[in-house]
Amino acid sequence: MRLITFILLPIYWASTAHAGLPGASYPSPRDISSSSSSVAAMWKNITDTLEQTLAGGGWDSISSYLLRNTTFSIGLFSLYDKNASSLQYHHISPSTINGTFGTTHIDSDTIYRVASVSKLITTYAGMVQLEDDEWNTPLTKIYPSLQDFIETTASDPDFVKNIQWDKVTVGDIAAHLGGIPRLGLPVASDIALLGTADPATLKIWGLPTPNITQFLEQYPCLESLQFGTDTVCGIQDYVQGIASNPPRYLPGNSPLYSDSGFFLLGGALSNLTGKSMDELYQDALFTPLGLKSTFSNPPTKPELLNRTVIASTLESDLINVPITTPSGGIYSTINDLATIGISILNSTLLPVDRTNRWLQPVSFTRDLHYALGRPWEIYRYVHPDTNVVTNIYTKLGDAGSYASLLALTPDFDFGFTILGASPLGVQTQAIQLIADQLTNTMIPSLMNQARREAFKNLAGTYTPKAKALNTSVTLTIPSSSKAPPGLVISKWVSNGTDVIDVLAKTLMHLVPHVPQLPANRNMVRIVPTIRDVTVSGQIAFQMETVTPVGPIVGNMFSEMYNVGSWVSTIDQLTYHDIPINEFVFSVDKTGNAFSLSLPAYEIELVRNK
Ligand SMILES: *[C@@H]1O[C@H](CO)[C@@H](O)[C@H](O)[C@H]1NC(C)=O
Ligand SMILES: *[C@@H]1O[C@H](CO)[C@@H](O)[C@H](O)[C@H]1NC(C)=O
Ligand SMILES: *[C@@H]1O[C@H](CO)[C@@H](O)[C@H](O)[C@H]1NC(C)=O
Ligand SMILES: *[C@@H]1O[C@H](CO)[C@@H](O)[C@H](O)[C@H]1NC(C)=O
Ligand SMILES: *[C@@H]1O[C@H](CO)[C@@H](O)[C@H](O)[C@H]1NC(C)=O
Ligand SMILES: *[C@@H]1O[C@H](CO)[C@@H](O)[C@H](O)[C@H]1NC(C)=O
Ligand SMILES: *[C@@H]1O[C@H](CO)[C@@H](O)[C@H](O)[C@H]1NC(C)=O
Ligand SMILES: *[C@@H]1O[C@H](CO)[C@@H](O)[C@H](O)[C@H]1NC(C)=O
Ligand SMILES: *[C@@H]1O[C@H](CO)[C@@H](O)[C@H](O)[C@H]1NC(C)=O
Ligand SMILES: CC(=O)N[C@H]1CO[C@H](CO)[C@@H](O)[C@@H]1O
Repeated sequence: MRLITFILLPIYWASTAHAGLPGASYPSPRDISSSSSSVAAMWKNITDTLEQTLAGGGWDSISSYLLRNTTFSIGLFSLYDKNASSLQYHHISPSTINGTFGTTHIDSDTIYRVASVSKLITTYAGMVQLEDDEWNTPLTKIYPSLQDFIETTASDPDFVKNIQWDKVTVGDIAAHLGGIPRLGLPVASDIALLGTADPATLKIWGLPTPNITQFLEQYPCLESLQFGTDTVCGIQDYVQGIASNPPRYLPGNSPLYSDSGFFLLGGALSNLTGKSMDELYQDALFTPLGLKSTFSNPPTKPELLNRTVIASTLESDLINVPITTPSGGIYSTINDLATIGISILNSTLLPVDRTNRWLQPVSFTRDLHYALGRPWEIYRYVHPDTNVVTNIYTKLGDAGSYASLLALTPDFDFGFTILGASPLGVQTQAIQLIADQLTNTMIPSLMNQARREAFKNLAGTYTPKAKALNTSVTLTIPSSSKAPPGLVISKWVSNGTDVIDVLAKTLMHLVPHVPQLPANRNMVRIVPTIRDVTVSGQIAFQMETVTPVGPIVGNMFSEMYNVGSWVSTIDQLTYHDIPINEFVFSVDKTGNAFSLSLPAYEIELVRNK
């Protein structure tokens, strides 16, 4: 039965999970914003639909409700198309127009509290200022009260009751992997505190009477965090209070979203760099990137306040508890966040290898579509036509009346920002709605645009300068959006030898399988592996190919070689230790290839006009 399926279906095409190398399918698109870009066309569709939804039509009535009652700004950005940042959309809600404080006009320089996007900005500042090994510093080396706690409890280890602070590192807390509580001390929703205000609450839960005196003694920061009072709460005071918190997981074991971790990260970065967090943000990011509208303190000066969205009250929207700033207290604009996003994509402040390592997952979640980095919230978008996966590196923010999202897709060197605020508390849902609509439309359109540009820039026939040699390579890109990613090598002759013939057969049998199946010339495709466009103007490609499934169709181990080109076929065929199938394009400033070198074949081919 299985054999028949293979014979009837064109293998390279119909496979639901075709073999793939991770990463980009084509070079990043250069044209996001012009009238001929698929991305701009889709953006127009999305913004038109937003307009309709705000007018009561469009998506549905819940969407209308969420969007109308939220003041929001959306902005796109791209590494290669500066003008992508002009693709913006702003909506001002009735309550903002009528607000007593803050701005009554929204544009790309409007200031919002970015809430937990602050966590990403804090980590980025740390990436810029710390050496790699400093991320392995245990928190006991930074906070004396944690060291004291470890020493006091050392004689009677209890890993359910006590956090092993000497095993929790700076890198762990940046990745939500400390196993420490979400918040280190009882604030806002803690039932003991609710119970002191209203004893009936305790009865509802059947809980004993709380001892507030004890609370206030244990946590020197309780009052200032809970009530935002003027009591200055230092990070050392905070840490003293939380030292005896019970753990939620063992260190490094499982992700647990922790604001407390980012209060501690701020203190740790200050300690390791010898700078206040205000200085650190300024030196690491704000000054080098020229950010004029990003602040680690609330924008209270009149000329800033009148550019700031105030959705609720001044007291709550501009609340300033400095130890919490690294977690949620930064204010910024879509213009400045685009600058931050582009600087990450372009490795402006970090060496490329460190950016690459930063843009990797650190832990899984229970769902295959989500993973976590430091502190990236990684969404794995699956293209419905091809099953190709595009990773979206994001950070969501959700605090008080503000919500925010910064999203990067390194495979397209593209990103977007959404900032929102609402007195009704619906801003996060509004932002999630917008982010989904953007993702579902923009990500396929970016792939489409990248494919179109690859057709223009890379496809065609390449031949040697020495015309006498019977050598040529023809690369094509199928027009169907269902086609597997990359460039198909439709013809490859080397000095009179048809290489595809031998290559297809060899690839097919590189990974032994039973029964033996026929090779298919059309399965020979290449995708980008090393993109060095700005430095050397070169883009290297490697073979991405399909091998037949193993003994039990659809099972994980049987499918490993089929879906895992990274381990099965890549780099198996070499000549003088150079991959046979390495193709290196030389491109001009616009990304247009003028030559193609085949290093193993020691030849450079020129693109035919
Ligand atoms: C930038 O993109 C916008 C939106 O597509 C377009 O109206 C404008 O003409 C573009 N500007 C430049 C300088 O390309
Ligand atoms: C957006 O595109 C979809 C799919 O092509 C189409 O059905 C819809 O009518 C478009 N909406 C607008 C406002 O152009
Ligand atoms: C990216 O960095 C390169 C230098 O490595 C620089 O020439 C280029 O202007 C930068 N691009 C952007 C959009 O910042
Ligand atoms: C805004 O204020 C004006 C004047 O007080 C009032 O007439 C209008 O209904 C208000 N609009 C909203 C949406 O609250
Ligand atoms: C509450 O805690 C304080 C300080 O730990 C202690 O002195 C006091 O006896 C406790 N009160 C009750 C009712 O347990
Ligand atoms: C960092 O913390 C250690 C341990 O508490 C302390 O000895 C050191 O002085 C601190 N450094 C700075 C710059 O605060
Ligand atoms: C905002 O403040 C600046 C400086 O105080 C002032 O020049 C400007 O007119 C104000 N803008 C608005 C919209 O109130
Ligand atoms: C091409 O093939 C011929 C015949 O086998 C051989 O003599 C020649 O050296 C080859 N040329 C190159 C450039 O490989
Ligand atoms: C070049 O080689 C190919 C593959 O062997 C062959 O089909 C073709 O006829 C050759 N062309 C010339 C001009 O010899
Ligand atoms: C408080 C407020 O502005 N509520 C508005 C939310 O949006 C709906 C429309 O969908 C308006 O009718 C409400 O007035």
